[in-house]
Amino acid sequence: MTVSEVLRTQRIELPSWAFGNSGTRFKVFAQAGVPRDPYEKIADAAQVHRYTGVAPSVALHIPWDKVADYPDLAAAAKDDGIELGTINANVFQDDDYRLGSVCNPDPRVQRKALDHLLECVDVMDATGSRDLKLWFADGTNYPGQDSIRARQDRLAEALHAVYERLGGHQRLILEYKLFEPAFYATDVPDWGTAYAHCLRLGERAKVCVDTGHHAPGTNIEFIVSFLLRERKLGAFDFNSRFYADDDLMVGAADPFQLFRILLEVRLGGGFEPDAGIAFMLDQCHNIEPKIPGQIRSVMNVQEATAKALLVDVEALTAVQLAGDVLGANAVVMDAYNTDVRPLLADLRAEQGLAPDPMAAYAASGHAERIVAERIGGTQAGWGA
Ligand code: LRH
Ligand code: MN
Ligand code: MN
Repeated sequence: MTVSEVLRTQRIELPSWAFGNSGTRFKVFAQAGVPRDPYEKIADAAQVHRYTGVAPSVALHIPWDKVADYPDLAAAAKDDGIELGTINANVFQDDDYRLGSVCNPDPRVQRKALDHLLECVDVMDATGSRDLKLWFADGTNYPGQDSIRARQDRLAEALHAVYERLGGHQRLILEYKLFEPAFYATDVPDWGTAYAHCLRLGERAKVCVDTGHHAPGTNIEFIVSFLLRERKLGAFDFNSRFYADDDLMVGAADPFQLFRILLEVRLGGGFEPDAGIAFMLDQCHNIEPKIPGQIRSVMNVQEATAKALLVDVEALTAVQLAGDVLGANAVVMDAYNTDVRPLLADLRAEQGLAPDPMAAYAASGHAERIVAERIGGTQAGWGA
């Protein structure tokens, strides 16, 4: 596929929770005009698509986005020009989960967590979603607190039950995270653990790489390359980190890393239409406005993708095979150092979009409108 073909067909999914209020454990700064329910979150996501043209779906988090009538929510999304996407399960915000969810030593809690995961598949059936994303906050804080091995057994059993429940077109996407909220031993701490569980489950179980879930200095592009080669890369949760799971805007902390990751996606065939890689944002906008924060993030992914596509792979292979270390590095750096903003502006204009989505949204008056209209009710927040 050519550079512009990939850029025209690339799709970036938005997280519903990016539009609600969020913060740190120290303070949540509420913003005026923030959605009060899943319908308003979807309306905000539709604004991001309206100005970028490449973000036509929104991921839900259950029960944060629980509604009485999911087909009705899907219809509302359709009216707004977007779709409902990945369903994210939440088995971490209940008092019962103090010692974990599916890995909890108490069979009653294990069952409760599994029931929620199965209920999420029911939601997928109602929304027409393809992917179920599973992230477990499970782990232990102290040596000896629980059996690491028994917890893996419980995890495997629950994953198996969920996988069995999926329809033939649905996928289980397992997300790993180095630490937090468990600090001693996390039950799915890394890509290797996620990969091993997915391998046992089968073809439709894949790994999610959340870019914020690694130790500093981890070579994430290596993980991406490896998983793609094994056909086990299912999704990205894009965000940026300086210190831990910061959930800042993708491409903000280290745009070069994002470029290197997307270059491996390209080299591994991950932009091909049948590769089945879901490119998703997983971010929280604690201090910046949320809709512009999402627009900026989508543009950052697009810019890094464009640079990755500009790498002259033929030239790169030739110098690699000749053992020309500096020449190979130069080919990659030439692409990274290209200003791709004019190319993307032209592409937008071709598609009838404003060349500068940030400016176009700011000029639309939408931000002022939602502040004036969304009066009363309770604003959605991380956890509601
Ligand atoms: C966990 C995580 C996971 C959750 C989301 C809210 O840190 O990345 O993807 O679903 O945050
Ligand atoms: Mn995530
Ligand atoms: Mn995270």
